[in-house]
Amino acid sequence: PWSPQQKGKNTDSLSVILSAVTLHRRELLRARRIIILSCGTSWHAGLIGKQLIEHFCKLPVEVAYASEFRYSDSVIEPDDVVMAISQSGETADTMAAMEMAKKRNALVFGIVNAVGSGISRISDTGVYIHVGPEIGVASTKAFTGQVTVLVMLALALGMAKGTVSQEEYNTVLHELVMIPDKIQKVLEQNDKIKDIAKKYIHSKNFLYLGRGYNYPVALEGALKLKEISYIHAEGYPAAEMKHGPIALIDSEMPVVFLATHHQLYQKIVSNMQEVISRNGKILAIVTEGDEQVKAMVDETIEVPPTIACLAPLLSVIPLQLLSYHVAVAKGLNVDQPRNLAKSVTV
Ligand code: F1P
Repeated sequence: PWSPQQKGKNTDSLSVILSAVTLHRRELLRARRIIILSCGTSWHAGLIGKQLIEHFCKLPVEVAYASEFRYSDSVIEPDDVVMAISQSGETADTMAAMEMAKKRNALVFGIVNAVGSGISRISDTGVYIHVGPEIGVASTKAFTGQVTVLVMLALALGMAKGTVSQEEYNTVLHELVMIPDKIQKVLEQNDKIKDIAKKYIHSKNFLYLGRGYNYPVALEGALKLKEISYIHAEGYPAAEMKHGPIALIDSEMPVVFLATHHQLYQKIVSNMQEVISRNGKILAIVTEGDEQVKAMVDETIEVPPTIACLAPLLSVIPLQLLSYHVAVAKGLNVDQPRNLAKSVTV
């Protein structure tokens, strides 16, 4: 099932995951903890993976920046399972952290895009996301592929552990199959997003806020803006706003809210009201037909409805497009941003 040189398509991923889970059933079922190691965008996917695995598998998950982990005194036990996530498969920090796990005899599971890459070779087992090469330096479709694979992995492991019912498994997969058409609907709003982007090219700072599965999407939206548009942006869990970032809010700083109709929706609405009462400007990513938020905020971009755990697959797309159009409107090279390398090998 897992071969570092494996060729295939992304539609094969579920069967590869199921085989890996069957093959490594003993290590996976005895695991008392999963440690996810990655960098950048892949780290954000890891944060979603944590929520998925804790929800579907009832297993504690730690997510660490590989760049910090490799130099830390963090403890890895032989009954930990380490998951390494990487688009390029060549990130030196991730590889070094994986080697620490190998020394402790933990099972290392790779979630990789680049076939035959260094990370896939270090992994004991794993799955390719098969999204094809990223044309630009900044990771975009890899994020979608990583989250998709993490959903399938959490379901497969949950089935093996008996923490996911067949009905739940079928429901999530049924929703997952509908995601490509829904992504297409988001992409069709490209012109609208381009118009919105033009209004923000002179902004110096952005705040991105989300909760639950959309919190890592807020981090990812902010990272994309920094990477390709060179605008300072911070992502935060929306509930943390009142613990500090609220001091920054004024009419000059756009606040991007991930406000799809899921967990904690009403709490997100309250967070938006706090921003509005301080004259903040809001762009909200909402579920189609959300008249309540539309009536409150300056701009909205709609995404089709889906279940909470798949929300990132849709809500990240407008944020990627926003960064892209801000960068293009500023005359920047979106494919080759300054100072960034496709794979960080040092
Ligand atoms: C990690 C990463 C990317 C980012 C940039 C630099 O890479 O931080 O997320 O967009 O390309 O590297 P990887 O381990 O996922 O290849």
